[in-house]
Amino acid sequence: MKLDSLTLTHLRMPLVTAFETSFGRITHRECILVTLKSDGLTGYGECVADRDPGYCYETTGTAWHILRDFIAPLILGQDVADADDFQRRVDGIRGHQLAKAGVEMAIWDLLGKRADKSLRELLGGERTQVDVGVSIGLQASPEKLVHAVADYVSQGYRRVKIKIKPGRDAGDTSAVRAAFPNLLLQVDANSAYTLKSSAALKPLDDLDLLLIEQPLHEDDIWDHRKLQDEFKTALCLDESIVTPRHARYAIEMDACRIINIKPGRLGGLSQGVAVHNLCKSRGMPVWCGGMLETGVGRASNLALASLQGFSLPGDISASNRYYMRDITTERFTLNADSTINVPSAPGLGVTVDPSALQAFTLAETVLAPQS
Ligand code: OSB
Ligand code: MG
Repeated sequence: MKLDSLTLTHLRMPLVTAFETSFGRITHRECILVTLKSDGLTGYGECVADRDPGYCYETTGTAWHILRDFIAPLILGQDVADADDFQRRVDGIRGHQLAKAGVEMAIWDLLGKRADKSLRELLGGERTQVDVGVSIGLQASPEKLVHAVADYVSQGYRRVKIKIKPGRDAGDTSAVRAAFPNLLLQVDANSAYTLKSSAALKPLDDLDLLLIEQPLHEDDIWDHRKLQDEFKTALCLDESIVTPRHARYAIEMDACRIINIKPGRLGGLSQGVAVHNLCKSRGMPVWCGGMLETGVGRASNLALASLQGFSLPGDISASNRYYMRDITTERFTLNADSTINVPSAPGLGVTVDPSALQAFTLAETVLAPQS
Protein backbone atom coordinates (compact mmCIF):
# COMPACT_ATOMS: atom_id res chain seq x y z
CA MET A 1 0.00 0.00 0.00
CA LYS A 2 1.83 3.06 -1.26
CA LEU A 3 1.40 6.09 1.00
CA ASP A 4 0.99 9.22 -1.12
CA SER A 5 0.47 11.99 1.45
CA LEU A 6 0.07 12.58 5.16
CA THR A 7 -1.89 15.52 6.54
CA LEU A 8 -1.58 16.65 10.16
CA THR A 9 -4.49 18.66 11.54
CA HIS A 10 -4.13 20.12 15.03
CA LEU A 11 -7.61 20.29 16.56
CA ARG A 12 -9.00 22.04 19.63
CA MET A 13 -12.53 21.03 20.58
CA PRO A 14 -14.79 22.32 23.38
CA LEU A 15 -15.86 19.64 25.87
CA VAL A 16 -19.47 19.43 27.00
CA THR A 17 -18.22 19.73 30.58
CA ALA A 18 -14.79 20.61 31.98
CA PHE A 19 -12.69 17.53 32.80
CA GLU A 20 -10.51 17.67 35.91
CA THR A 21 -7.97 15.06 36.96
CA SER A 22 -5.12 15.01 39.47
CA PHE A 23 -2.90 16.55 36.73
CA GLY A 24 -5.15 19.42 35.69
CA ARG A 25 -8.43 20.76 34.42
CA ILE A 26 -9.38 21.20 30.77
CA THR A 27 -12.38 22.81 29.08
CA HIS A 28 -11.12 21.97 25.59
CA ARG A 29 -9.35 18.94 24.27
CA GLU A 30 -6.60 19.02 21.69
CA CYS A 31 -5.42 16.23 19.41
CA ILE A 32 -3.90 15.71 15.98
CA LEU A 33 -5.95 14.15 13.21
CA VAL A 34 -3.75 12.12 10.86
CA THR A 35 -5.03 11.79 7.29
CA LEU A 36 -3.26 9.31 5.02
CA LYS A 37 -3.93 9.06 1.30
CA SER A 38 -3.18 5.94 -0.68
CA ASP A 39 -4.41 4.92 -4.12
CA GLY A 40 -7.37 7.30 -4.04
CA LEU A 41 -8.44 6.11 -0.56
CA THR A 42 -8.34 8.19 2.64
CA GLY A 43 -7.51 6.79 6.06
CA TYR A 44 -7.94 8.66 9.36
CA GLY A 45 -6.15 8.27 12.65
CA GLU A 46 -6.23 10.20 15.91
CA CYS A 47 -3.08 11.05 17.83
CA VAL A 48 -4.44 11.39 21.37
CA ALA A 49 -1.70 13.64 22.79
CA ASP A 50 -3.24 16.68 24.49
CA ARG A 51 -1.79 20.20 24.80
CA ASP A 52 0.00 19.65 28.13
CA PRO A 53 2.35 16.86 29.29
CA GLY A 54 0.17 16.02 32.33
CA TYR A 55 -0.90 12.47 31.53
CA CYS A 56 2.39 11.53 29.86
CA TYR A 57 5.39 13.35 28.36
CA GLU A 58 3.88 13.68 24.90
CA THR A 59 1.98 16.80 23.83
CA THR A 60 0.37 17.93 20.58
CA GLY A 61 3.60 19.88 20.06
CA THR A 62 6.01 16.95 20.52
CA ALA A 63 3.75 14.68 18.47
CA TRP A 64 3.62 17.22 15.63
CA HIS A 65 7.43 17.35 15.62
CA ILE A 66 7.88 13.56 15.67
CA LEU A 67 5.17 12.99 13.06
CA ARG A 68 6.40 15.67 10.64
CA ASP A 69 10.17 15.36 11.06
CA PHE A 70 10.70 11.65 11.78
CA ILE A 71 7.70 9.41 11.06
CA ALA A 72 6.49 11.01 7.79
CA PRO A 73 9.90 10.75 6.02
CA LEU A 74 10.08 7.04 6.89
CA ILE A 75 6.75 6.17 5.28
CA LEU A 76 5.81 8.72 2.60
CA GLY A 77 6.12 7.36 -0.92
CA GLN A 78 6.84 3.94 0.62
CA ASP A 79 4.95 0.72 0.22
CA VAL A 80 3.75 -0.02 3.76
CA ALA A 81 2.14 -3.46 3.90
CA ASP A 82 0.41 -3.38 7.28
CA ALA A 83 0.65 -2.28 10.93
CA ASP A 84 3.57 -4.61 11.69
CA ASP A 85 5.49 -3.26 8.68
CA PHE A 86 4.81 0.29 9.91
CA GLN A 87 6.05 -0.61 13.41
CA ARG A 88 9.29 -2.05 11.98
CA ARG A 89 9.90 1.18 10.06
CA VAL A 90 9.45 3.43 13.11
CA ASP A 91 11.20 1.10 15.55
CA GLY A 92 14.29 3.35 15.62
CA ILE A 93 12.27 6.20 17.11
CA ARG A 94 12.41 5.79 20.88
CA GLY A 95 9.10 6.23 22.69
CA HIS A 96 6.57 8.73 21.28
CA GLN A 97 3.91 6.03 21.36
CA LEU A 98 0.98 8.44 20.96
CA ALA A 99 2.50 9.88 17.76
CA LYS A 100 3.11 6.41 16.30
CA ALA A 101 -0.37 5.19 17.24
CA GLY A 102 -2.04 8.05 15.35
CA VAL A 103 -0.46 6.91 12.08
CA GLU A 104 -1.03 3.24 12.77
CA MET A 105 -4.75 3.93 13.20
CA ALA A 106 -4.89 5.64 9.79
CA ILE A 107 -3.10 2.63 8.24
CA TRP A 108 -5.74 0.29 9.73
CA ASP A 109 -8.50 2.53 8.33
CA LEU A 110 -6.91 2.29 4.87
CA LEU A 111 -6.42 -1.49 5.17
CA GLY A 112 -10.08 -1.93 6.06
CA LYS A 113 -11.28 0.27 3.22
CA ARG A 114 -9.08 -1.62 0.74
CA ALA A 115 -10.27 -5.03 1.94
CA ASP A 116 -13.88 -3.94 2.48
CA LYS A 117 -13.65 -5.13 6.09
CA SER A 118 -14.42 -3.36 9.35
CA LEU A 119 -11.63 -2.74 11.84
CA ARG A 120 -13.40 -5.15 14.18
CA GLU A 121 -13.09 -7.90 11.57
CA LEU A 122 -9.45 -7.04 10.84
CA LEU A 123 -8.55 -7.23 14.54
CA GLY A 124 -10.52 -10.44 15.09
CA GLY A 125 -13.11 -8.94 17.45
CA GLU A 126 -16.20 -11.04 18.05
CA ARG A 127 -18.63 -8.69 19.77
CA THR A 128 -20.84 -6.26 17.90
CA GLN A 129 -21.63 -4.31 21.10
CA VAL A 130 -19.26 -3.60 23.96
CA ASP A 131 -19.87 -2.91 27.67
CA VAL A 132 -18.99 0.67 28.56
CA GLY A 133 -18.80 3.02 31.51
CA VAL A 134 -18.18 6.69 32.09
CA SER A 135 -15.15 8.49 33.55
CA ILE A 136 -16.14 11.46 35.71
CA GLY A 137 -13.66 14.20 36.56
CA LEU A 138 -13.12 15.81 39.96
CA GLN A 139 -16.09 17.98 40.95
CA ALA A 140 -16.29 21.03 43.22
CA SER A 141 -17.65 19.01 46.18
CA PRO A 142 -18.70 15.45 47.08
CA GLU A 143 -22.35 16.58 46.77
CA LYS A 144 -21.78 17.82 43.22
CA LEU A 145 -19.97 14.57 42.43
CA VAL A 146 -22.90 12.46 43.66
CA HIS A 147 -25.13 14.63 41.50
CA ALA A 148 -22.96 14.05 38.43
CA VAL A 149 -22.89 10.29 39.07
CA ALA A 150 -26.70 10.25 39.45
CA ASP A 151 -27.03 12.02 36.12
CA TYR A 152 -24.89 9.47 34.27
CA VAL A 153 -26.57 6.54 36.03
CA SER A 154 -29.95 7.89 34.91
CA GLN A 155 -28.61 7.98 31.34
CA GLY A 156 -27.92 4.25 31.63
CA TYR A 157 -24.24 3.94 32.57
CA ARG A 158 -23.82 0.91 34.80
CA ARG A 159 -20.14 1.41 35.54
CA VAL A 160 -18.68 4.65 36.82
CA LYS A 161 -15.09 5.74 37.29
CA ILE A 162 -14.28 8.79 39.40
CA LYS A 163 -11.03 10.70 39.46
CA ILE A 164 -9.27 11.11 42.79
CA LYS A 165 -6.27 13.05 44.12
CA PRO A 166 -4.75 13.66 47.57
CA GLY A 167 -7.36 15.39 49.73
CA ARG A 168 -10.16 14.29 47.38
CA ASP A 169 -10.07 10.52 47.75
CA ALA A 170 -11.78 8.63 50.58
CA GLY A 171 -14.38 11.39 51.19
CA ASP A 172 -15.47 11.62 47.55
CA THR A 173 -15.46 7.88 46.99
CA SER A 174 -17.39 7.01 50.15
CA ALA A 175 -20.00 9.67 49.31
CA VAL A 176 -20.59 8.00 45.93
CA ARG A 177 -20.61 4.52 47.47
CA ALA A 178 -23.14 5.60 50.13
CA ALA A 179 -25.47 7.02 47.47
CA PHE A 180 -25.03 4.02 45.11
CA PRO A 181 -24.43 0.86 47.15
CA ASN A 182 -24.60 -1.48 44.13
CA LEU A 183 -22.93 0.58 41.41
CA LEU A 184 -19.90 -0.84 39.60
CA LEU A 185 -17.44 1.79 40.82
CA GLN A 186 -13.74 2.37 40.28
CA VAL A 187 -11.29 5.22 40.89
CA ASP A 188 -8.34 6.68 38.95
CA ALA A 189 -5.52 8.65 40.63
CA ASN A 190 -3.39 9.33 37.53
CA SER A 191 -0.12 8.87 39.44
CA ALA A 192 -0.93 11.36 42.22
CA TYR A 193 0.39 9.30 45.16
CA THR A 194 3.65 7.85 46.44
CA LEU A 195 4.08 4.82 48.69
CA LYS A 196 4.46 7.33 51.53
CA SER A 197 1.23 9.24 50.83
CA SER A 198 -0.70 6.08 49.92
CA ALA A 199 -2.05 5.66 53.47
CA ALA A 200 -4.82 8.05 52.38
CA LEU A 201 -6.01 5.34 49.98
CA LYS A 202 -6.44 2.66 52.64
CA PRO A 203 -10.13 3.49 53.38
CA LEU A 204 -10.92 2.83 49.70
CA ASP A 205 -10.12 -0.82 50.29
CA ASP A 206 -13.43 -1.25 52.12
CA LEU A 207 -15.66 0.41 49.50
CA ASP A 208 -16.12 -2.61 47.22
CA LEU A 209 -14.40 -0.98 44.23
CA LEU A 210 -13.75 -2.79 40.95
CA LEU A 211 -10.23 -1.40 40.91
CA ILE A 212 -7.91 1.44 41.87
CA GLU A 213 -6.22 2.80 38.74
CA GLN A 214 -2.62 4.04 38.61
CA PRO A 215 -2.12 5.35 42.15
CA LEU A 216 1.69 5.71 41.87
CA HIS A 217 4.24 7.18 39.47
CA GLU A 218 3.84 6.46 35.79
CA ASP A 219 7.26 4.78 35.52
CA ASP A 220 7.00 2.82 38.74
CA ILE A 221 5.86 -0.77 38.41
CA TRP A 222 7.82 -2.00 41.43
CA ASP A 223 6.19 0.24 44.04
CA HIS A 224 2.79 -0.74 42.66
CA ARG A 225 3.78 -4.31 43.51
CA LYS A 226 4.45 -3.26 47.09
CA LEU A 227 1.16 -1.37 47.29
CA GLN A 228 -0.86 -4.22 45.72
CA ASP A 229 0.41 -6.49 48.51
CA GLU A 230 -1.33 -4.23 51.02
CA PHE A 231 -4.70 -4.06 49.23
CA LYS A 232 -7.58 -6.50 48.82
CA THR A 233 -8.86 -4.31 45.96
CA ALA A 234 -7.29 -4.86 42.53
CA LEU A 235 -4.81 -2.24 41.41
CA CYS A 236 -4.98 -1.45 37.69
CA LEU A 237 -2.11 0.02 35.69
CA ASP A 238 -2.68 2.62 32.99
CA GLU A 239 0.26 5.08 32.58
CA SER A 240 2.89 2.44 33.49
CA ILE A 241 2.07 0.09 30.61
CA VAL A 242 3.67 1.75 27.59
CA THR A 243 4.74 -1.39 25.69
CA PRO A 244 3.80 -5.10 25.73
CA ARG A 245 7.06 -5.66 27.65
CA HIS A 246 5.80 -3.45 30.46
CA ALA A 247 2.62 -5.55 30.61
CA ARG A 248 4.81 -8.63 31.02
CA TYR A 249 6.85 -6.92 33.76
CA ALA A 250 3.67 -6.01 35.65
CA ILE A 251 2.33 -9.56 35.33
CA GLU A 252 5.60 -11.18 36.40
CA MET A 253 6.00 -8.77 39.34
CA ASP A 254 2.35 -9.14 40.47
CA ALA A 255 2.23 -5.33 40.38
CA CYS A 256 -1.49 -5.21 39.55
CA ARG A 257 -4.48 -7.50 38.98
CA ILE A 258 -6.02 -5.63 36.02
CA ILE A 259 -4.55 -3.76 33.04
CA ASN A 260 -6.05 -0.78 31.18
CA ILE A 261 -5.29 -1.02 27.45
CA LYS A 262 -5.03 2.25 25.53
CA PRO A 263 -3.78 1.87 21.96
CA GLY A 264 -2.33 5.40 22.01
CA ARG A 265 -0.20 4.81 25.10
CA LEU A 266 1.00 1.48 23.65
CA GLY A 267 2.05 2.90 20.28
CA GLY A 268 -0.81 1.46 18.26
CA LEU A 269 -3.70 -0.95 17.97
CA SER A 270 -1.32 -3.80 17.06
CA GLN A 271 0.37 -3.48 20.44
CA GLY A 272 -3.03 -3.13 22.13
CA VAL A 273 -3.93 -6.51 20.62
CA ALA A 274 -0.54 -7.90 21.72
CA VAL A 275 -1.17 -6.85 25.34
CA HIS A 276 -4.70 -8.25 25.13
CA ASN A 277 -3.33 -11.61 23.91
CA LEU A 278 -0.59 -11.72 26.53
CA CYS A 279 -3.01 -10.87 29.34
CA LYS A 280 -5.52 -13.46 28.11
CA SER A 281 -2.86 -16.17 28.21
CA ARG A 282 -1.76 -15.14 31.72
CA GLY A 283 -5.25 -14.72 33.19
CA MET A 284 -4.95 -10.94 33.63
CA PRO A 285 -8.28 -9.12 33.01
CA VAL A 286 -8.14 -6.06 30.71
CA TRP A 287 -10.41 -3.22 29.66
CA CYS A 288 -10.17 -0.46 27.09
CA GLY A 289 -9.25 2.98 28.43
CA GLY A 290 -10.04 6.31 26.80
CA MET A 291 -8.40 9.65 26.09
CA LEU A 292 -11.54 11.75 25.46
CA GLU A 293 -11.30 10.73 21.81
CA THR A 294 -13.19 12.26 18.91
CA GLY A 295 -15.47 9.98 16.88
CA VAL A 296 -12.37 8.76 15.02
CA GLY A 297 -10.54 7.44 18.09
CA ARG A 298 -13.79 6.25 19.64
CA ALA A 299 -14.52 4.06 16.60
CA SER A 300 -11.05 2.56 16.98
CA ASN A 301 -11.50 1.90 20.72
CA LEU A 302 -14.86 0.20 20.10
CA ALA A 303 -13.31 -2.12 17.50
CA LEU A 304 -10.48 -3.03 19.87
CA ALA A 305 -12.82 -3.61 22.82
CA SER A 306 -14.80 -6.07 20.69
CA LEU A 307 -12.04 -8.65 21.29
CA GLN A 308 -13.11 -11.41 23.64
CA GLY A 309 -10.49 -10.77 26.32
CA PHE A 310 -11.85 -7.32 27.23
CA SER A 311 -13.79 -8.57 30.22
CA LEU A 312 -14.46 -5.28 32.03
CA PRO A 313 -16.44 -2.23 30.76
CA GLY A 314 -14.35 0.33 28.85
CA ASP A 315 -13.97 4.10 29.27
CA ILE A 316 -15.85 4.52 26.00
CA SER A 317 -18.86 6.75 26.50
CA ALA A 318 -21.48 8.15 24.14
CA SER A 319 -20.52 11.13 21.96
CA ASN A 320 -22.77 13.46 23.97
CA ARG A 321 -20.68 12.86 27.10
CA TYR A 322 -17.75 14.55 25.34
CA TYR A 323 -18.69 16.82 22.43
CA MET A 324 -21.73 18.83 21.39
CA ARG A 325 -20.25 18.75 17.89
CA ASP A 326 -17.85 16.00 16.83
CA ILE A 327 -15.64 15.72 13.74
CA THR A 328 -17.42 12.56 12.59
CA THR A 329 -20.88 12.55 11.04
CA GLU A 330 -21.70 9.45 13.10
CA ARG A 331 -22.51 9.92 16.77
CA PHE A 332 -22.21 7.07 19.25
CA THR A 333 -25.14 6.50 21.59
CA LEU A 334 -25.59 4.42 24.72
CA ASN A 335 -27.84 1.36 24.48
CA ALA A 336 -30.24 0.53 27.34
CA ASP A 337 -27.88 -2.24 28.53
CA SER A 338 -24.89 0.14 28.96
CA THR A 339 -23.28 -0.96 25.69
CA ILE A 340 -22.27 0.89 22.54
CA ASN A 341 -22.46 -0.63 19.05
CA VAL A 342 -19.20 -1.39 17.28
CA PRO A 343 -19.05 0.26 13.83
CA SER A 344 -19.48 -2.22 10.98
CA ALA A 345 -18.64 -0.15 7.87
CA PRO A 346 -15.18 -0.67 6.27
CA GLY A 347 -12.13 0.54 8.22
CA LEU A 348 -12.97 2.65 11.25
CA GLY A 349 -16.49 2.92 9.87
CA VAL A 350 -16.81 6.66 10.38
CA THR A 351 -16.85 9.66 8.05
CA VAL A 352 -15.13 12.94 8.85
CA ASP A 353 -17.24 16.08 8.45
CA PRO A 354 -15.06 18.71 6.70
CA SER A 355 -16.97 21.70 8.09
CA ALA A 356 -16.68 20.44 11.68
CA LEU A 357 -13.00 19.83 11.07
CA GLN A 358 -12.54 23.34 9.81
CA ALA A 359 -14.32 24.79 12.84
CA PHE A 360 -11.82 23.16 15.23
CA THR A 361 -8.55 23.44 13.28
CA LEU A 362 -5.65 25.38 14.83
CA ALA A 363 -3.05 24.36 12.23
CA GLU A 364 -2.67 22.02 9.29
CA THR A 365 0.20 20.76 7.17
CA VAL A 366 0.18 18.48 4.14
CA LEU A 367 3.27 16.32 3.73
CA ALA A 368 4.23 14.57 0.48
CA PRO A 369 7.24 12.41 -0.47
CA GLN A 370 10.48 14.40 -0.88
CA SER A 371 11.78 14.06 -4.41
O1 OSB B 1 -6.36 8.27 32.92
O2 OSB B 1 -7.90 7.24 31.96
C1 OSB B 1 -7.26 8.27 32.10
C2 OSB B 1 -8.72 11.06 29.93
C3 OSB B 1 -7.58 11.70 29.52
C4 OSB B 1 -6.37 11.24 29.97
C5 OSB B 1 -6.30 10.15 30.84
C6 OSB B 1 -7.45 9.50 31.24
C7 OSB B 1 -8.68 9.99 30.81
C8 OSB B 1 -9.98 9.43 31.21
C9 OSB B 1 -11.16 9.65 30.28
O3 OSB B 1 -10.17 8.89 32.27
C10 OSB B 1 -11.66 8.41 29.66
C11 OSB B 1 -12.58 8.71 28.50
O4 OSB B 1 -12.10 8.92 27.36
O5 OSB B 1 -13.79 8.74 28.72
MG1 MG C 1 -6.28 6.30 33.74
